[in-house]
Amino acid sequence: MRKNIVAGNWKMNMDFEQGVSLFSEIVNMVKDEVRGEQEVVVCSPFIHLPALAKLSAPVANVAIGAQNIHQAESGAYTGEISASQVKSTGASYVILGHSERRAYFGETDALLAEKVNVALKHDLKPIFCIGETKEERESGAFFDVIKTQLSNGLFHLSAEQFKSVVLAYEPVWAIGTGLTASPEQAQEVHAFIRQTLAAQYGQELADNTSILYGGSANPGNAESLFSQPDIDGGLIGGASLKSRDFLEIIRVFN
Ligand code: 3PY
Repeated sequence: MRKNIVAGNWKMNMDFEQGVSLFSEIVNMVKDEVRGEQEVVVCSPFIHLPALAKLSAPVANVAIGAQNIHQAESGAYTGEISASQVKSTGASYVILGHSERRAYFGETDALLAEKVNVALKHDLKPIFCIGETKEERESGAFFDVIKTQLSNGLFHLSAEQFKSVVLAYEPVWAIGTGLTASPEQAQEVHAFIRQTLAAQYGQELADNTSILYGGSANPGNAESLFSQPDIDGGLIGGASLKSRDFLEIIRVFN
């Protein structure tokens, strides 16, 4: 069956020492608590990855990831980081298609499809983010938006390739706004995502795909969100920067 995953998205926060110290705290707190079909992932800025990989290596079910990669294999792309470079640090995940990258860096579904391909080629599991804006929610177009993001970004993959993908439903109107989707709103979309996967790849693959909720998830709302049948964990922004809050969210699954 699918895994429960709590993934932290540190965004552009934490200098090197702060990040290593926060991650050490997280590892010490969770090392005896995360088991079985649960995984804790921390997606840090690139600068932390090699150090965090060393700290996470001895701990079962704790992994690290990046927040972006370039779509090319290598070459003259000053300032960019490739999938193979990220993989070489010891990371195993990469967030792709976060709404901040779609909005501020113009990332399109077509570009994201290329990034997904290069990630999978280098054995990095994409945490692929999808979600609607406030206007799309209010106009009722959100199911179409989500279906289009899935089909343009991911549905070129074979079923075998898709098994390495984790999805994160992150309503754009709930990111950095302090607003959260209600458990019922989030469940409705997660169930729709699973149905859409089932129509494309079959029920078994849909049932085995982890679909995380992201967007102002915190210790106060994690339990009601994660208790929904189609919500398999969270992609956690601000609350992943505080070890106690992150731990409380992880403990929802214990
Ligand atoms: C948030 O919680 O705001 C996020 O963007 C998580 O990715």
